[in-house]
Amino acid sequence: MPEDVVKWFQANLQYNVPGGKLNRGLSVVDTVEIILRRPLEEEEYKRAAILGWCVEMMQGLFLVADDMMDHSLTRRGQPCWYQVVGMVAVNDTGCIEAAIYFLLRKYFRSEPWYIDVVEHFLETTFKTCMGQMVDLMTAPEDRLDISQFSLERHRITVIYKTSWYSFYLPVACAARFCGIVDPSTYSLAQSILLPLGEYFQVQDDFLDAYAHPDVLGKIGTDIRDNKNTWLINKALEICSPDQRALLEANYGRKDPEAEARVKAVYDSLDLPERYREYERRAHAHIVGLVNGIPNTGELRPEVFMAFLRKIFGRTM
Ligand code: DMA
Ligand code: MG
Ligand code: MG
Ligand code: MG
Repeated sequence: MPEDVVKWFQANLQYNVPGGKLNRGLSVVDTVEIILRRPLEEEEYKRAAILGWCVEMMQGLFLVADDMMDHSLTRRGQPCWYQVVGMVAVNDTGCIEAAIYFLLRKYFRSEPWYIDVVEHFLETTFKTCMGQMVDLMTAPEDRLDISQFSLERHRITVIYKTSWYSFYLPVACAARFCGIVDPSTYSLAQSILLPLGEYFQVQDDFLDAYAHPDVLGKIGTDIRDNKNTWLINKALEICSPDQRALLEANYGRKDPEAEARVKAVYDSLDLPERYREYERRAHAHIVGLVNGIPNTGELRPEVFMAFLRKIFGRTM
């Protein structure tokens, strides 16, 4: 490849892969250590970290595409990639994706679990794309109709667009890395990590409207984008007919004043307080799920508690 093209590929990776909280990538390494019950040796650490970076690359490519579809302006405290380079960002998502499989092949091809990990990435891509599709199809920008929102549709959306790649994929990668093959261990992981991811995306929905962009690193777009969020569902559940009319007239409009009117309804319904109540319940629910698993299995409760600690009460 010509030098300028190689440079573009590097710039694409450097701009879009590092710079986040790295929770997903770090969770691969942390989970491997918890499963093996010991700190990793240098070479082992490096290999687990490469797997972690592959998960971060998956996150990076989905964020580049997500920001285009959501008309976002900033991400991780800088302009979104498509705002910098334009529509070539579409191709750049494919390049980041290709880099995942390049690295997996380069480092892990001779492992007995190589194909299993490749399949985890492929299946997760499929699921995440389906989740994005449900998200987008529930938010048509030309036919505003808040009555089509529901928490059931929200649950499907967030499990597919967020839980699989953010929570299940890192643990599945770590478990493969440690040689775990029993399918029931993977099912057990799903039974806790999918609800955990649902809770994480409710946090994301809340922060979209309520976190300061400087802290969050991104400017919220959900209200303007007509998204089926936890906040709008909660609001519709408890609002008066007058408040409902206000939401109907202002939700999904590309207008800062309409957005402010929606937020004013949210405030008058005490959504921040109701969110904190949700958060307490969700935390207790997940702790209950984790307490139900045996301490003697291949995935000990600490795998899940480590995750929960990373996200509980987050403000960014
Ligand atoms: C993001 O959902 C989902 C994926 C697959 C990136 P979102 O649009 O709510 O994310 P963000 O708030 O980070 O734009
Ligand atoms: Mg988005
Ligand atoms: Mg989105
Ligand atoms: Mg969001």
